[in-house]
Amino acid sequence: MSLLNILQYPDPRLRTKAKPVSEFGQSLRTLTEDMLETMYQAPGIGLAATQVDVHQRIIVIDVSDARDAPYILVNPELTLIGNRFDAEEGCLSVPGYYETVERVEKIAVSAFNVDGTEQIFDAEGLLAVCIQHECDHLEGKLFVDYLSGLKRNRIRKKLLKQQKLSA
Ligand code: K2U
Ligand code: ZN
Repeated sequence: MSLLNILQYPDPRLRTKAKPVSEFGQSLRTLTEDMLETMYQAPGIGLAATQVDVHQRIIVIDVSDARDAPYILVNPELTLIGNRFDAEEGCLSVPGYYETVERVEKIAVSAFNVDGTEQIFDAEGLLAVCIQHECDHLEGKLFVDYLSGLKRNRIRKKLLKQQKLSA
């Protein structure tokens, strides 16, 4: 397994709209294993393929305390069910910033497993927030897009400065 490079905001590649997966073979399995390893090492509780510069509709998630209950969602589709509420969000592509984002508290998820079989389930709480966050990534959307232009530009400038200093 390999650790993958996570793109950092405001890298324009993060704005790419991911394409549906059509081949369920070994390369997909290897990619999802590498995404999970990268997520656990970061550490994070979710990761979208967009963030590792692979523009296919794939997300991995693990919100368990023991870090031993991974979800691999291929071509995920969401139905927003519950009420809207304020969630505290961070992002591995926007390190060091946590802001409030309005999300839906319950969702219905339809996706494929890595072997191409279908999975359908409901999600609430942190799992629902994380799935919504990761599915935004597949659309080229980041949690900073929900902030004011002033806040977003302030974060953008600070991260660009940090990236220049560490280059
Ligand atoms: O997409 C990502 O960068 C992964 C996020 C997923 C996430 C965002 C917002 C709310 C929940 C999950 C990272 O895991 S951000 C780091 C983190 C870690 C634990 C809890 C919340 C955020
Ligand atoms: Zn993110």
